[in-house]
Amino acid sequence: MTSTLLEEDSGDAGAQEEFEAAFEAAVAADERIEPRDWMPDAYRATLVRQMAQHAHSEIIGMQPEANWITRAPSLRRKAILMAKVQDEAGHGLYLYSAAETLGTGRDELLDKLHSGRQKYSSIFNYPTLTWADVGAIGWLVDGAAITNQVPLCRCSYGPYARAMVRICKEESFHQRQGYELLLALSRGTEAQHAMAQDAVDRWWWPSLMMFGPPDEESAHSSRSMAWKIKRHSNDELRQRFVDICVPQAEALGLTLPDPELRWNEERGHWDFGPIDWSEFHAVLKGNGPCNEQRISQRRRAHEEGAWVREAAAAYAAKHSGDGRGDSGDGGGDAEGARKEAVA
Ligand code: BYC
Repeated sequence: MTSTLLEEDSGDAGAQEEFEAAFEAAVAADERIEPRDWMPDAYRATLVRQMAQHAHSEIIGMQPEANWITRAPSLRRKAILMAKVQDEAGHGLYLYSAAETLGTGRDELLDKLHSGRQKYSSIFNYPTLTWADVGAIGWLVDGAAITNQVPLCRCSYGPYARAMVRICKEESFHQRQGYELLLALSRGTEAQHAMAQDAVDRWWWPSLMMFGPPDEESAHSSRSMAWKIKRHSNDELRQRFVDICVPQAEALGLTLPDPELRWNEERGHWDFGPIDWSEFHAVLKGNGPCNEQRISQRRRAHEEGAWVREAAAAYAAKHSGDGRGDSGDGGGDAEGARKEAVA
């Protein structure tokens, strides 16, 4: 949105109405809302909620796959997996930065994650039991993420939309690597094929739950869609994902674990069986197979990383204001420590 009119809130009721009208007009015209623009408090709160949950999911999402880095079956697979897990960390950082543009600091968001006041995606509370799970996560979990996130590149809030463009490019690579990994297993020995099938059997239904509750139970969808934060409903995106996956599963030589999957000529879509929403709600309440493990590992990583944050802050403070970068007065040590820690 370009109008400077919207940049400040005078507190005057007439001006307030004008701001609201300009905001609504900008959303209706598919313009982007930018950080300095006026926006309703509820729009800001909705964005912070969704972006924080999204950022937390990226960070927690590193754990199930990182579980397999030391046991990857070849150097090539290991290098790919390490790159992917690092990408997820990067996605989290873009999203925390985008949330900061709304006036909410990363510390506050992380605190809410660690204390259970903010959610992360249900999918990351399931265990990665075999190497094939890395493939199933890439194909199904990243596939679901792309289906959900490509429309977010057109989100009405500029910084979120721009972060999503880059994230989606990287997610496409992640999805391809998962598909390729599963294809190799599916075409491998009988045991490898069985391992791939078992992973798909376990990840299919939780992947469908990633899209959120059914539309009639989705508390936020209608408002988020009116504001063009979300462009499609949860059920629309879930259906799109099923339609994409069915032919891909066939090409992989694997079966989706749903006896009710049937092409519906009239609808032009695949019908699928009922989702066990009681499982979804149990996972959201903290009772999934890995909820406790995920959050305690996250808290531990945060505590153990305190010295890195302190070193980076000390380095920044030392060099702030003089514009000279490394002063050669010992700052190099702090920088070295920071680089080592990041590596
Ligand atoms: N898990 O009114 P609704 C990824 C919550 S991919 C947990 O429909 P909304 C990655 C929801 O937050 C995963 N909670 O909500 C991939 C709300 O609770 P609160 C992350 C869920 O926001 C590969 C309540 O249920 N992607 O990161 O309109 C590798 C009611 O739901 C879930 C994103 O976050 C769930 N599955 O729609 C590594 C994408 N579903 O807040 C990483 C951006 C719903 O009222 N987010 N809830 O307490 C979105 O598109 C939307 O937030 C959702 C939910 C579609 C997820």
